This record gives sequence, C-alpha cells and structure tokens, in this order.
Amino acid sequence: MPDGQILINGDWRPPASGAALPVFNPSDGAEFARIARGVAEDIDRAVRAARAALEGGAWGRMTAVERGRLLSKMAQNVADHAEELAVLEAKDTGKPISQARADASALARYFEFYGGAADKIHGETIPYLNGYTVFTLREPHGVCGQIIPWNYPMQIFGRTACGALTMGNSVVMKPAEEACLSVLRVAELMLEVGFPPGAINIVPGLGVEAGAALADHPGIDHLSFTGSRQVGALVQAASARFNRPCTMELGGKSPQVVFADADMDAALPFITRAIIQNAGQTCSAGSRLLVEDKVYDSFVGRVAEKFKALRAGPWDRDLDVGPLISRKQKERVDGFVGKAAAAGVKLLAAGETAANAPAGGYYVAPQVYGDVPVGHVLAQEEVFGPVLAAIRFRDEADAIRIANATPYGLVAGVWTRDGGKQMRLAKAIKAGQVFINNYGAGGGIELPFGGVKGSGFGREKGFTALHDFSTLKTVAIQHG
Ligand code: TXE
Repeated sequence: MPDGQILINGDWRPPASGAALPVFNPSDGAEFARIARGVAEDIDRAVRAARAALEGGAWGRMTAVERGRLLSKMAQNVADHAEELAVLEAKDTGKPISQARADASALARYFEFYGGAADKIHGETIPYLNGYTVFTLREPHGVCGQIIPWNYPMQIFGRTACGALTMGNSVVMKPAEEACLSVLRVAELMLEVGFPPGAINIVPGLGVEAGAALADHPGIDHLSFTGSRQVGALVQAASARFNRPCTMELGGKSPQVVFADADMDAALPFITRAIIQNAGQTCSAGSRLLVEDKVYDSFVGRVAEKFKALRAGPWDRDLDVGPLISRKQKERVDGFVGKAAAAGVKLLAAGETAANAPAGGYYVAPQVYGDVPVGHVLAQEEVFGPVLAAIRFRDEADAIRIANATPYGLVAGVWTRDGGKQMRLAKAIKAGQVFINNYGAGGGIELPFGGVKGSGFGREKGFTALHDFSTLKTVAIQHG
C-alpha cells in the first residue's frame, strides 16, 4: 500500500493536490505515517470511475451470486490478515490491541454476513387487477458516497461499504483524516481477491476539502455519513440540493437504566464496558447511568470502585482504555470535565493514566460523576470520552422521562427482572436499539442499527440495511 496515495479505479495514485497529511500515533503523539490530502478533483475522478464500473464495467455486469462470492472470499482474506489489520488499527486509533482484534473479526464477519446475503434479497409479485402482472425489483442506487469517522474505521467500513457493495452499488469513500490506514489496507486486500476496478474507491483527505466535495458532488446517488450532528446537518443540506437519499448516524447519549430489582452483578461489567470501550469514543457508548433511588448509592458506589481501578495506557499495553484519538479530542473532553467541575458536579471516582505511558499521548483517565443534573452538558451532550454521568430516578415514569430527555436516540440498556417493565421500557424509550439485561448484544452484525431524533435516520447492519442501500422499482404489465 503506497504511502500518501488514493485508490481510484483499482489504481493507487497521488492526489491532485500533491500534498500529504501527517498521521499521529495517539499513544505517544508522534507522527508515524502520511496519508494523501485528497481534494475535489480526486473526488470527481473517483465518482467517474465508480460510475464507469457500474455502466459498462465488470462490476455492473456481475450477478448477485458473483458479488456474494467475492464478499465471502474477502471475509477469508480479512481473517487471514486479522493480526496485521488489528495492529494497524490499534496504532492508528490508539485503542487497546484486544479491542482492535475484535474490530478485525467484526470486519471479517461483515463480509461473511453480506457475502451470504447478496443473492437472497429480491422483489415480490403483487396481486392486482385481472390482466395485470405486477412485480418489484430491488435495484442499487448507483454510486454510494460514504463519509466515515475515525473511531472504528474497520467496523464502519464494514457497516457502510459492505452493505452498499452487496446490493451492487459502487462506492466512493472519504475516510477520516485522523485514522484511515486500516481502510486503505482493506481496500487493497479487496483488489487482491478480485473486486473489479472502480467498485471501491478511497479518497482520504480533510473533511472541509474531500468530504465537502463528496457531499457536493451531483454524481453521488446515496450518501452515508457517520460523524457529528453539526457536519451531518451540512451534508444533509448538500444532499437536499440533489434530492439524494441519505443514511445519517450522528452519535448518541445513550442511557443505561438500572432498576432496584436488577441482577446487579450481571449489570456491573456491562455498565462499565459500555462507556470505557474505545475510551468512550463510541457512538453507542452508554454514557448516562440512570439508577433507581433505592439502590442508587450502593450500585453507583460499586461502579465508582470499579472506575478507580481502571488504567489508561498505550495500545500495545492492552489496558482498560487507550488514549483519545487526537489532541483536539482530548481538549474537547477536558473541556466537558472542566464545565462539570465549574458547575460543582460531583466527581465520584477516576482511574489513572499508567505511570509509564508516553508523555505525548492523548490520555484521559476514566471518570464517573454522580447526581448529574438532567440538563447539564454532561447529561446532554456526546462527550466522546471515558466519562460516565450517573443520574438518580424515582420510579418507572421518571426513568422514561430522563432516558428520553436528550436530543439523541441511538441505543439504550435496561436492567430489570420485571417482564412488564422490560416491555414497557422497550417501547417507551426513543432509541434505535434497546437492550434488556445486556448492552450492545455483542455488536451483532445481524441487528439493524441506527438512530431516531438527533441520532440520525436510516439503518445499517442486518438485512434491513440492504433495503437502505437499494431502491424498489415496481413493474406493472398489462397483458389482457
Ligand atoms: O467529527 P466530524 P469529529 C462526534 C463526537 C465527536 C464529535 C467531533 O461527539 O466528539 O463528533 O468529531 C468528515 N463536509 N462523532 O470532528 O467532523 C470528517 O473528515 C463533509 C460521533 O471527528 O463530524 C470525517 O471523515 N465531511 C461519531 C467525518 O466527517 C466532513 C463519530 C466525521 O467528522 C466535513 C465521530 C464537511 N464539512 C464523531 N467536516 C459517531 N456518530 O459515531 C468533517 N467531515
């Protein structure tokens, strides 16, 4: 994989800008690689290549069975390169190596799942008037533009590119400037197994340059965006000019609701993991802990004890949390923490940065705050760091009110043994996914994922995503 290059039409080439961007190792803050600074001209070339791949190119001629076979072959290729990909991902993002290994196997699983699904999505016939036969066709949108973030480059590649390719779309992806080395390597591995030229094109670069150019390009037929709400609004506005369908995944402020009758021993490790995984830089992080008044002090006390023992350190030490992605992100998280201190929000416990962690790394110790007011920024905004906000609730109605009292609605967790409460909460919480007595369900690729409210719209993962990555045509034949 040549340094500082972009992938268009199956070829690596330098960007039109001739410029490169530095990549920093979050574990020590040192520059360790360079990526291309792709610009509008590169995006335009990539979109043309993606179009040509569909119209007259080998990719457009492939049957669903053939696409499925290629995706399945790629699942094996990812598995064969899993350790190499995991190390690249861990170095680039800072996440502990065991978490990066889990990401590599999740990516293999995306290719496996969608490889098996490619030839199993079809239209239907619809009974209609005498003398008519009506059927539907599931067709690709065409060229899918995909703007993805830095927190899970491999997994989000799987979520977006695999789904789009399964349905026969071609892809132009703008990965995040902070971390995209694994994505470039995965694209190279795809060429190796025989994905034809132009099916997958990758143009790294800055959001305001390559990202904005992709969103503004009239040749994009569907846009997937994962990132901040602010940029999500910009790319939606750009898409509105072309009446282009979009899938938006804009993060969350997900509640973990613990009732007094819950199995506390079972809940505890999930509650902690849901916020410290990837140092809290996870769209579905369980960043608010809502606990019933009667058990609040005892349970939150146990959570605080756990937090005290947590350690942050470099990716290869494989501790509880790694560094944050960048100096900017660390400053952002420190800013939230500063606001909490200024408002007198109580810090219950904090872990530590390991004594021998490199001085230049972007470390933030995991921390938990107690009795956070529902309207405080810590309980409202996506901190995207290992910071948990504990909140007390009185009863079921209060729990539902607080759970829904943010602009977001991505994921929720509910812990109770009461079957009635489980059902009522599952229905009353406004979220794209609700987990009862678990959190995240092991990341299940089979499970439709996406938000409501400010968390976005459209669904990724599972079979459902394949509907979002395609369009339905109805054909009505009058034959007498
Ligand atoms: O996001 P951006 P940032 C949230 C999280 C985080 C905050 C800021 O709260 O703290 O966003 O992170 C590209 N036109 N999430 O600054 O800027 C950019 O290059 C087109 C939640 O990293 O939204 C990158 O590829 N594209 C989240 C992608 O958008 C633009 C994951 C995301 O970057 C652009 C990441 C523009 N004008 C952050 N500006 C989640 N939902 O999981 C930037 N980009």
